[in-house]
Amino acid sequence: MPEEDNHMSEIDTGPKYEEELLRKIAKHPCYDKKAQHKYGRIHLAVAPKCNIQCNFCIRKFDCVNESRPGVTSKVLTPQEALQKTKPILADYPFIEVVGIAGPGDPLANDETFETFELIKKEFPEITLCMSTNGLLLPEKLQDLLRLGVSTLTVTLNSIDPEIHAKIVDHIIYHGEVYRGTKAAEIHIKNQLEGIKEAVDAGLVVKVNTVLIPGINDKHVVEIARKLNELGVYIMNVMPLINQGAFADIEPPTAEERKAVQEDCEPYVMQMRHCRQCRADAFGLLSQDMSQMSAERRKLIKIHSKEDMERTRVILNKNENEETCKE
Ligand code: CLF
Ligand code: SF4
Repeated sequence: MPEEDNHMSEIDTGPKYEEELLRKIAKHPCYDKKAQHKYGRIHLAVAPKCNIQCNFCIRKFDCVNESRPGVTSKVLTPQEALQKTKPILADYPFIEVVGIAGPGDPLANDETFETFELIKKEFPEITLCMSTNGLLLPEKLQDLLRLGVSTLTVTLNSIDPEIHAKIVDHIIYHGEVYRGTKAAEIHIKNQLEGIKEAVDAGLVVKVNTVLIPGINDKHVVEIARKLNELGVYIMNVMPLINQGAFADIEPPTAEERKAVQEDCEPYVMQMRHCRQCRADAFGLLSQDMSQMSAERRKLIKIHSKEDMERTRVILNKNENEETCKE
């Protein structure tokens, strides 16, 4: 039996949250598997710049630490994002989460904060969600707390500088460019510090880890152990999208990914229903309405809670049709 198994019964696998936060989790399609069929999210693509260069990222597309490969979202200004959100939340009240997940790193763009400010003022009850590479998390956390962000995703692909230096080509931090293990050390330090502070401040933290065969695949369980220590709520092990400098690396098979998730599960809850959605997606996770025709969207436009059941039936029918087309 591996050494870590001896300690599993001692491992506390779940942080505890206040009732209001538990309610938010129950209506968050990414944080609660059951919620994915009932509740949706809207992503606002207001953050084009990124402050690091991952070796699997081609910067003309959305951030692949959180998004679908090869997809480019149209960048909106904060005002445009608010104008887009208003009718969508009015027409589709099953959308409970407003998220910012790119196309670059949300913390590297002032527009992220301006957008959350506008959304919070207009929709004080909505859950605000954000996804980041974590480089600026320690210094921006207070802004996120002030704005009422309650669910936060940090991409953490390695906690070992030697491994991390193979994944990230460079970082730009406080005006300086860093490469190699120096860049990795700064990045990992900030990610871990930021996660710890975010958890301590009461945010519900999810970690995305891109599984890269031959690079970090043997190391992911070590990350999971660390997440347990830090009090992270859920981990999302995502398959590599082999592009950019990693174009020649074969992505993990579904079985390989499943095996890694099983190894990590004793330490931190595993998300298995991620859709790698676009930075401008909206609707249920399985039904990106940004990609639907206006007629289809009209069909699922609802005005009362009673209509929700009917909407779900239509969404399921749409999903079956989409699957047939693929
Ligand atoms: Fe968006 Fe991410 Fe918030 Fe969800 S997505 S910022 S936590 S509201 Fe969800 Fe999409 Fe997977 Fe992300 S399915 S890519 S995990
Ligand atoms: Fe690309 Fe996202 Fe990495 Fe930035 S953090 S380089 S946008 S994958």
